[in-house]
Amino acid sequence: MNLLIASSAVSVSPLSCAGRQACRIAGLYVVIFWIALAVLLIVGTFIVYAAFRFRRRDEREPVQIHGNTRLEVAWTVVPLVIVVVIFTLTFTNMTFIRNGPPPEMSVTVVGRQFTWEYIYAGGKVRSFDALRIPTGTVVRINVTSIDVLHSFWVPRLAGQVYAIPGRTNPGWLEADKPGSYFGECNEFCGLGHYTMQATVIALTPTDFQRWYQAQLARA
Ligand SMILES: [Cu+2]
Repeated sequence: MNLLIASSAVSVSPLSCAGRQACRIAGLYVVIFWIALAVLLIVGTFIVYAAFRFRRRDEREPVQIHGNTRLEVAWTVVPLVIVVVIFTLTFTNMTFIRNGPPPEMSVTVVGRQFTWEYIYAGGKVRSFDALRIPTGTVVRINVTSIDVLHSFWVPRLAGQVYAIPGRTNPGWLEADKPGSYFGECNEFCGLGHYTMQATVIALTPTDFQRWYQAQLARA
């Protein structure tokens, strides 16, 4: 188990997503990335081509052309189509990414300089070392802070949620497979900011129940 945690803790790339929310975000990112790359390559090629093809060779004034309707329509319509596609993709995924499916359990996540505290529903079970969640379960997180701004971010599982003093921001997590998922406070919050890790340990539902009941008994 420790070996499993050690080897899986290495990856923090949102692209190697391990839960529905992160995968939805990664899916959007990949589509937009390829569109942007295509635009970069096409525009870049034209710029380089034009720089060489039409560079100044002598003192003669080149032919002066005023406008080209077909070209202008094209470079207005193509970006418009791209923007509409990106807007539609984002808009139709936004609600799911933000709110997710109905939560099956909830945890309050409290940021403080320089650690996270996880308070499970009912308030009897708290933990500081890691947020433990059962796999395949939609976990609502209510994120807040008791001192300064922090941001709760576990890239392989979900987008970041700001931890703001006096306010509770909702978010949600879901892990497909058991493992340890590394996260960090993503808002500079003081000298100890770099130490403010946010580890999520996903356990099978049975293991989670065992852990939870043990904590409950201790409490
Ligand atoms: Cu912080």
